[in-house]
Amino acid sequence: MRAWASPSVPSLAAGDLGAGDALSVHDTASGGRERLAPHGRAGLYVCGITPYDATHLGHAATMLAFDLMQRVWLDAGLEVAYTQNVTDIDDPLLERAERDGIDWRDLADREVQLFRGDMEALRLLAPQHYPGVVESMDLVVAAVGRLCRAGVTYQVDGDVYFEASRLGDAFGQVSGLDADEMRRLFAERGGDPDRPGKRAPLDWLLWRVERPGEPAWESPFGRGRPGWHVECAAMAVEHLGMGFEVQGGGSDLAFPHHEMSAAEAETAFAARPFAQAYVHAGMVGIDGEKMSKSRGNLVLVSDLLRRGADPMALRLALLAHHYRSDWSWTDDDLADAERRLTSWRTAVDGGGSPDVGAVVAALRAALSDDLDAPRALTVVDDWAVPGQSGMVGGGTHDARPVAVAVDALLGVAL
Ligand code: 5CA
Ligand code: ZN
Repeated sequence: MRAWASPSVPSLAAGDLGAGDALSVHDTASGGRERLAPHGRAGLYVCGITPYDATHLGHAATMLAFDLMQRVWLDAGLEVAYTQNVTDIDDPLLERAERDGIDWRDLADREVQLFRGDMEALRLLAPQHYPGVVESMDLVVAAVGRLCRAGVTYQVDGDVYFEASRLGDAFGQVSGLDADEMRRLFAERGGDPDRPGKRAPLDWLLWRVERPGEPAWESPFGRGRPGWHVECAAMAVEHLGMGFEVQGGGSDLAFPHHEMSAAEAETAFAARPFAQAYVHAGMVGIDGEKMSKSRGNLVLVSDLLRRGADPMALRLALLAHHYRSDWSWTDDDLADAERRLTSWRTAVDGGGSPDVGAVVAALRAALSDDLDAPRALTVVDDWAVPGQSGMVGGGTHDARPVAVAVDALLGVAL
């Protein structure tokens, strides 16, 4: 698919500020910090939207975490290979299209278009590859074929399943969960633990044979459509190869989605690891509940923008929460961010910059330390409020270099 127009990222090195630090991030699989120091190129796969409803703040917050990750990599002098997918065929999409009496393809097109607009407004870096499942069907079918040939599959009424026990101890490597927890989450997040005929509850669907009235594609296992996890496994390996740096998404994807797609890729392509690290953003809620399309308690990015929110204030409102924390949106989030944006803009217009090198060093230190955006914001706050920071005072009278650093590292246009 076509992605969206990417903002340009100024180079701080070109402004004589040297290169940024190597990123260290929390890896769900190891349960600890991983210092990622790729040579030359960093590969990132982020699980993108299922386009049956508009972009809410949770999606935006998750996408923003991985936008920061790329900015840290770019600042460190790396090239970034970024792929994000669109799950443009899935049960919820078909159900919503049926409910609303529109074609599922038109629904997906419309919502992807809205998402592009939201991403552009928030100045999110666009992926180099933005594959949808439908246009990637040959790859997905080929991946299922590889798994069949690897001898890890069996059929239930014509549907093809991955037999989890074939993985031995490797199953659980991403999420680290015990069997009970896996079963609970599998049922909650689209799995079918209780389907009769399966050999074990956690065996998962790779190919679903055609059901009446549903879209279907030709394959060696009969006409049908793929299971969710194998789609991402196939698209990630196609565009990034095995062993890319980070598999990303919200924490709701650690299990089963990222566990199962990693297992599929490692089995189908007989190589390990699928990704060097699995990075998960916390869940954004509203009024203490998880924000989700199915619960209908959404705060949409497009609604806030239409009501006049400055997209840069919205970006700052999201950055004020650490990407790994679960948090709930309130109207105060936006009001606080608007005040912050005004104070930063006033400081830029007012000139009188302190040691830009110190500001940039503090920003880099915060962001390379597991993308600590809240700390990065206080660095700029301290700069923007004269007299309140030890870093302020003296130096040149040109504030633009700080604005350039804020643009490059935080993606906020002042
Ligand atoms: N298409 C699949 C991934 S292959 C999917 O999960 N789609 S989604 O539309 O439900 O979510 C898109 C992205 O936003 C995923 O990375 C998901 O983990 C993340 N996400 C969904 N809800 C929230 C939320 N409430 N807070 C934070 N991130 C969220
Ligand atoms: Zn995915």
